[in-house]
Amino acid sequence: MITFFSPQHLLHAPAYEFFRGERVPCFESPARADFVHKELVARGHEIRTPSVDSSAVLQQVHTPRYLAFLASAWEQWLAVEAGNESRQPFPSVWPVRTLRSDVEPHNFTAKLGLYSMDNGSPLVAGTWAAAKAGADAAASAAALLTSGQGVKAAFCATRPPGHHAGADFMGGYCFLNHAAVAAQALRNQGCTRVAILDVDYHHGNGTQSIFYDRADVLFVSIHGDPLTEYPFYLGHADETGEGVGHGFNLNLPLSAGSSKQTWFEALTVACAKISHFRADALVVSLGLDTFAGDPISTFALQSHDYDGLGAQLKRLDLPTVFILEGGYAARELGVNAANVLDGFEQD
Ligand code: SP5
Ligand code: ZN
Repeated sequence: MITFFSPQHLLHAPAYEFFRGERVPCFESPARADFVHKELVARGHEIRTPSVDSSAVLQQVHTPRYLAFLASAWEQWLAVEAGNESRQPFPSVWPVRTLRSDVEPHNFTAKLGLYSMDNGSPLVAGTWAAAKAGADAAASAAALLTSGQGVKAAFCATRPPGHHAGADFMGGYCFLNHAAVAAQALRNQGCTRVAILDVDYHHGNGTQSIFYDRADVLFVSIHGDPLTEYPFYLGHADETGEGVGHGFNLNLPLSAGSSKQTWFEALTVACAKISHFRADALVVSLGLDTFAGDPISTFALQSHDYDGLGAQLKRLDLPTVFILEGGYAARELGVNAANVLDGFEQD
C-alpha cells in the first residue's frame, strides 16, 4: 500500500511525560514510526514523502488562534525564561467550568492550559514540524485517492498521533487531528459523505467533537469504556450527534479487558453503520493499542488478528485512508500495522 512517511516525525522527541505522578520516558516514541517504516519497507510497500500542504484544510478543522499558538508555542516558551530550551513545558491550570476560555491570556502556561485537555502531551521544539508533516501526509493521501489514478487506499505512517486533538486543543499525545484533515480534504475534493472509523483503544474525542454537528462526516469509534479509560470525559454510547449531525456519531465503548471476540463483534456493528451511511470514502484512525501487549491498554488482539481487521475493512469496498494513531508496544507496532494493510490488500 502506498505509505506517506516523513522523517520530520523525528523532530518530536520529548524526553519524558508524567505517569502516576512520576516522570517516565514517553510511551509515544520516535521508535514507533521507525518500526512501522522498517516493516513496510521489508514487505515491499511503496514509501512516499508527503507533498501536499495541509495549511488550508487545517484552518477548516482547527481554530485560527489554536493553530497560531501551536505554530509559535516553542518560540513563546523560549521567551519566557533563559534556559527553557532544555525544559519541557506542561500546563498546570485549565479553564474548566465557570472559567472563561474566550479570552487568550498573555501568560504562556495559562495559554498552554487553555489549549490543552491534559498534561499528557509534552511539547518540544520540533512538535509543530512533526505534527504538520503528519497533516501534510493526511492531505497527500486524500489527494492521491481523489486524483483519478485508480488508487484505492493509502496509509499515513505518522506521529505524533492526532485523534485526541480537538478544534482548539491538544491532548493525549496529539496536536493536529490528521484523521479530521483527511476527512475534510476528501470532502473538499468531491466526496459527498465520508466515514471515519476509529479503532484506537482510546475514544477519538477530538475527531468526534470536530464533526459532531455535521451529517456529511460519520464518526464511528470502538474503544475502552470512558468510565474507566482515557479520555474519560467523552466516548459514551449516548453521544449520537447534534443538530443536523444527529445520528451521525456512533460510539461502541467496551469494558476494559474485553476479549477479541467482543472487539470483532463491535467491528461488525461499526461496519454495518458505515455501509448504511453509504459513504463514498473511509478514513481509519488506526490505533494499534488494542494489542494484547500494549503497555497502557487492556484489550486482547494478537498480531495475526490485525489481518482480519484489514480484511473486514476491505469488504466495505471504499477508497480508504489509514492513519496511524496510538499503539505503544513499539517493537510489535510495525508487524501489527503491516498486517492490517496486507489483510486489506489480500482480501
Ligand atoms: C493516541 C493515544 O493513544 N493517546 C493515548 C493517551 C493516553 N494518555 C493517558 C494514559 C494513561 C494510561 N493509564 C494506564 C494505566 C495502565 N496500568
Ligand atoms: Zn490510544
